[in-house]
Amino acid sequence: MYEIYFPQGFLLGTASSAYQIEGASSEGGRGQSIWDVFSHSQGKIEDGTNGDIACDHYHRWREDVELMKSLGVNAYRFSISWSRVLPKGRGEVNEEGLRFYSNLVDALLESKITPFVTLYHFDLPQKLQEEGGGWLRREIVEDFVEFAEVVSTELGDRVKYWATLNEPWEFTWQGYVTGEDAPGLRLGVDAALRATHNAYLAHGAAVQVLRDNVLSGKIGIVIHLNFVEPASQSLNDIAAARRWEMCQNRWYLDPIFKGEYPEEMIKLYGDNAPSVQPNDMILIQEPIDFLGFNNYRRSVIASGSDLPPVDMKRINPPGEYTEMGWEVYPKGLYKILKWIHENYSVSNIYVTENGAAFPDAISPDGRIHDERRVAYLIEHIEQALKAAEEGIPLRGYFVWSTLDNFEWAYGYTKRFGVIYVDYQTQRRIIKDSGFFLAEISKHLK
Ligand code: IFM
Repeated sequence: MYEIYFPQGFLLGTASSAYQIEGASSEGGRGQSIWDVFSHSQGKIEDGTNGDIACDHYHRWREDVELMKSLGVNAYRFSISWSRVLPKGRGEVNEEGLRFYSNLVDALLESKITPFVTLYHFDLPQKLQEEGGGWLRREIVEDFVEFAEVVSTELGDRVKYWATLNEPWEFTWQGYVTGEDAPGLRLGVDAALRATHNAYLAHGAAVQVLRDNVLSGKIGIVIHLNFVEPASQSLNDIAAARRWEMCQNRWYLDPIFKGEYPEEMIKLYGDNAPSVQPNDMILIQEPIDFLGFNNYRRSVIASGSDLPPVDMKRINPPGEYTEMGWEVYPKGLYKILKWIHENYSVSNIYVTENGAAFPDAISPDGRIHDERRVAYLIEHIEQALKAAEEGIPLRGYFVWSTLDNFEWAYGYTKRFGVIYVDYQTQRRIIKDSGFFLAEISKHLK
């Protein structure tokens, strides 16, 4: 039995995203997304796989909801595949796709699990990529509004928690600069910043739509945030850490909470900075109800030559690392929560993803004894709740992930789930970390 105290009304859940679990990539009227095209391109995915079948959640969602019920969690964060709902990104609506999500929401509510929807989690309809370069096209704002309108009209009577975008730094920088993720472009910093600006305009406009369509809705955004520390006290390392913090954290928080991009970064980016039109910042700053953030590790940064002009280098201090090569540093979660609270006026915060990939295997007793993940979760949840006890308005915590799934460019080589998936048979097995969640969820109030 764990001594654990959750604040009243705290959401404890697991999280997933459409492309990573659904499969059925060409069924039920779904159109192609940029991840279908990217994962089918030679050499893009470590194990040569794709999300065609993934966890087959599209067919097995009833079983998956039952499994979540047995974890005792009271919330589930999942995303909507844009191209399942609007196969060409705009225009014709695929009713079958909408029905899939509607049924899922009903089953969750019947199981007393609060649905927490993310509209966009990396899987842009391919058609929108082909027409003008996806997020590089300013008019994508209208497309995103249409998507938000269609989905919230269908689900807004039952879904109260809505996040517009997941991890905008990742899908813009890794999609348009480093090319590690779909659409796999290597265009330069200007492209990432332009894509971010358009995505942020789309976010603001979608918040307005959600506000109109969802009675008593709680609307927000999900950003990847790490606590940043300089690798040493040298002035160069301190300056690099500061640049990295502005590039990854502040560039994504300041527009929403302060209505501006960090001035210092605008200067550093120079001609690559996005063109901001009058009223853009008013739209981007549309008031939201919560900030969701995803956190897995801290960032220890030295001066270097990565990501010019940010010119930084990530340092890996000695310690424990997950299969992703990410340092296990639970205090980082507490520190970033404090950092958010001290720097931004946010009245509701959710940890929308936190978790670890480890090389799980089925033991002779048929179970998955993922003790390292259990330890990771205990320590991170403790740090999160410590922040809440100190008055930081933390309202919920989601483990990444519900099921083992398609980990983007790593394919199926990394297992993050609290439920194991045998990809040959699609059999699910609750891991010890899942039983741990079931144990602590008894303390929810
Ligand atoms: O799997 C991803 C997820 O889609 C977004 N946040 C990080 C996770 C682990 O890499």
